[in-house]
Amino acid sequence: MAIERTFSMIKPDATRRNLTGAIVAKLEAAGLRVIAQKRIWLSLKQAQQFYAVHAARPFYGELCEFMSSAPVVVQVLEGENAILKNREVMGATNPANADAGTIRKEFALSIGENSVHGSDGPDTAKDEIKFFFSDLEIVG
Ligand code: RTP
Ligand code: MG
Repeated sequence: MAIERTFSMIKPDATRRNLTGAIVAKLEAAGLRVIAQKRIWLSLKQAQQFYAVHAARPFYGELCEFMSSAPVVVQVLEGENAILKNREVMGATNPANADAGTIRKEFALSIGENSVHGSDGPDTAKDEIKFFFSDLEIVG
């Protein structure tokens, strides 16, 4: 098994409800280590840039408005198979389809306001970490 790094974000619906610690506890219980973390407020432009891959999707406008509506917590997670492991602990995009015990099953409000983001592969993990963090901010 490989030690990997992945990018994670606690979304506005979760920071609003003061769920940052509860979500971090689930990540840590899954064997993921938080090696960088900061709370920031995305501008609409930053949200549009971050989710540019979804620009053609019908929910893009709503998604970017939501992501810039309150603070988020951005993180770098490290662990064995961290990318897949984080996707597993997050659960399905739509909380109605998420497995019991996952973050989205427990906390998400809807398919849009679904509490967390996680990179979906090695290339996006690298790009997304770089989007938010300098090397100096990541302490493995
Ligand atoms: P994420 O990128 O945030 O980790 O989520 P994901 O891979 O599970 O889902 P993705 O297909 O990449 O969609 C990105 C985010 O867009 C919002 N969304 N809304 N209203 C809708 O039908 C809809 N579909 C997706 C969600 O916030 C989703 O996480
Ligand atoms: Mg995605």
